[in-house]
Amino acid sequence: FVGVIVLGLCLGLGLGPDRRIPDFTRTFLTRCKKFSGNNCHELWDAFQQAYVNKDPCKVPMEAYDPLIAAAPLKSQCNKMLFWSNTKDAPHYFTKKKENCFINLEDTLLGFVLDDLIWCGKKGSSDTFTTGCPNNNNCVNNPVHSFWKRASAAFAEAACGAVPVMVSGSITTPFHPASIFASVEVKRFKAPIVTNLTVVLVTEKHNVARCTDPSLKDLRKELDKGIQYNCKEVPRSEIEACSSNPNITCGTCW
Ligand code: C8R
Repeated sequence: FVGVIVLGLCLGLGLGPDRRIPDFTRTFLTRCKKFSGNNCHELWDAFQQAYVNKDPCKVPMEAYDPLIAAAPLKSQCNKMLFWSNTKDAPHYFTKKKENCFINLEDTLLGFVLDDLIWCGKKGSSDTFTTGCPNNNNCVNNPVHSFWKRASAAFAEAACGAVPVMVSGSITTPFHPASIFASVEVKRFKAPIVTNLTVVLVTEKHNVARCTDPSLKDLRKELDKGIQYNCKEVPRSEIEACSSNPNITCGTCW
């Protein structure tokens, strides 16, 4: 009973979670600190200036340049895992084999902003989390532009052998409008990147194979000097391999 009164008093006196901090800001800062970011307030300021007080359909990826500059990535050769249209298989894999590969969501900014929605409005200094445009409304929206800019930085840091998991369940596994095709592939540079392995994740109702024309396009677009290969791997095999402690990094495909 005394505890309840003390808790009530603390909250009343504003000693509990600060109610003046909006939920979105709180989530940003909490996740940032959890990731052991040490300049979280500085990052929050750099993040906000990209979209606050702007038309939410006119936020280009360059708006996030100061944010990206404030959270530099270190290049981790042979460890970075890319994907397109198949978010769960690569993330399942990286979680189970923690020291083998990282996704963008295993870096500070990717971790902080994963699954969040945000935008600004002209004439307001607030961050909104509802009524924000998505790609069907306009492509230069704050969320999509962030992922494009962060993906550009992630791909620029790639080096050595680079795997990409793509989906065999769709007709165009290498889709020109995807961030992987339009942003990341263009930034892989030989001789820093030596190999690109397409892991085509197949399922029961598979439609695409390694011979798919879109993958021929991918091969053509690669910087000369980057070796290309493609492997069809059933999703069940990736899942079994991810959970098998006897199998070390990279041998799942
Ligand atoms: N990447 C891009 N988008 C990301 C992302 C990420 O790491 N993480 C999230 N949550 N998102 P898709 P794609 C969000 O068609 O376009 C990087 C964004 O809102 O399945 O080829 C990553 O390094 C984005 O619009 O894949 C990866 O290699 C969708 O999820 C590619 O880019 C992803 O849409 C994946 O991007």
